[in-house]
Amino acid sequence: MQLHYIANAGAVSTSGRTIAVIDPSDGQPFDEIQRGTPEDIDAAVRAARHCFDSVFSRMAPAERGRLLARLSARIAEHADELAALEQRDCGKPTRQARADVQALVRYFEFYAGACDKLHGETIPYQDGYSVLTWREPHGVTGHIVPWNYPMQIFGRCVGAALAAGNVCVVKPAEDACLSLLRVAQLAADVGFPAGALNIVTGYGHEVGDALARHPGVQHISFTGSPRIGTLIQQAAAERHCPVTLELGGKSPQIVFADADLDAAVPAIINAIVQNAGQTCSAGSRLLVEASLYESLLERLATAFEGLRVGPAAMDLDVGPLIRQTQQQRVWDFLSDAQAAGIPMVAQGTVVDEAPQAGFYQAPTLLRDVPPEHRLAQEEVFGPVLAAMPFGDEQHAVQLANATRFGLVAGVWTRDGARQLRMARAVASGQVFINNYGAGGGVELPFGGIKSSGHGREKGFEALYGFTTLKTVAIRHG
Ligand code: TXE
Repeated sequence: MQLHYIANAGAVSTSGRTIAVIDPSDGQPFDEIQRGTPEDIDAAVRAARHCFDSVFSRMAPAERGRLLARLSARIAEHADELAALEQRDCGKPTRQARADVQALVRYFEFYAGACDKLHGETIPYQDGYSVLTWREPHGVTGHIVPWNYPMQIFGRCVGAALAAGNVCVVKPAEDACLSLLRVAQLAADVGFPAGALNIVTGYGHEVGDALARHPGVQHISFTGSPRIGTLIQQAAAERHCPVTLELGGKSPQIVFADADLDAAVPAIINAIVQNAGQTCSAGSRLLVEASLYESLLERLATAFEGLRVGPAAMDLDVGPLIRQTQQQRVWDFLSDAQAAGIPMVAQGTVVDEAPQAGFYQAPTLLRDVPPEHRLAQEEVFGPVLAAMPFGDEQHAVQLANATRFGLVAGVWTRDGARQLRMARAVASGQVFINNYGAGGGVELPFGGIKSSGHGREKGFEALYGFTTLKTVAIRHG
């Protein structure tokens, strides 16, 4: 049985209750986590505050950097163990689970190096004045993490928050806690002071909500659904607490007739089947120039039919979805598509070895999806690609921007001038030209506009969000 991790020690919930941990590959329970309470959140926030006041706020930035570097190295030493935990907990194929650990290593490595490079400015002002700015940590930061990439999302928000000098209370998703509980233990092993990094598990409406409302929390970062993002922002607004929201997308992959298809085809497929499509930046809409439409769909159909889906440990192209309700959500989208007469071009195969009780979904390619249909407007969060043709560049931009989201876009064209025009015209936080995702580097600031959220994670940019700027004006006597 797993415990919360508060002030460098395991803690039992005051609820006395637990939540079963389910293996998505076979639908069977194999562990238990604590079902946290608002009192547990309060204990974690108090521990964090004590750590901030007594130790963390006094620690030299370089010393903080060494702690983060040691944690990065320790995570790398435990890579196999963490990948195995994440694989079982989230149903990730082996390559994906390993890649997630390496991303976590890299987040802490990057932010370790940033701790002592975050500084303010001096500002020329009037005669007799010296004006300077300080970037100060918020204090206690709350992190509500989803289940699709627990380690990566933890790495990008907690890594940056700690680097900026904050202490953290983390609420992982109820479906995916195991790796993060282990990382918190590793942090204690390498010398993180008690209270710098606390993990409280449980349901969102119980502990997530309590964290978002806690008056001792000075910043909230949330990655999850737009619906819950709205609730978090409302809760934070009650006490004017800053929030960073990352709420997913309906990201377009825009393919012009002059595209390098040998590069585009594998990238288009990976962008929708990686992590079984449960990726905030999934390229879930495929916009194709009309003259290329039929031939590209033909090529993609062959590739989709070759995709194999099965238990995480088999390390096939696609693993299971996280849980039954997520599987049902994808089925609902597909039956809506069928009812609307949207043609299915191709599907992958769920292998015979996949247990009946696992949460499998074959990758599915749909064509001629009407731009206003929910398949072109809402996040499916499964391996379902919605293709539609466009006439010219203007039409491509109009379709690309015709959703309430704006997280990521991919543009495939060899025309240099068009690359820049498209990058300007597409409304999203990131635009990738002739690639999709650029390998997900920690260096690249990430975040959305419109209903995809606000604030930026990753890169140096994220550090600014985890600080508050103080202006000091000194009048010389
Ligand atoms: O998300 P929730 P769900 C999208 C994706 C998916 C859909 C539903 O489209 O199909 O959301 O997934 C916590 N107060 N994304 O239901 O509920 C919850 O415990 C505070 C996109 O799993 O938003 C978990 O830790 N917290 C996405 C986290 O919020 C609450 C990643 C996300 O859960 C809460 C995940 C509450 N009242 C889903 N209720 C992305 N952007 O990558 C829940 N939570």
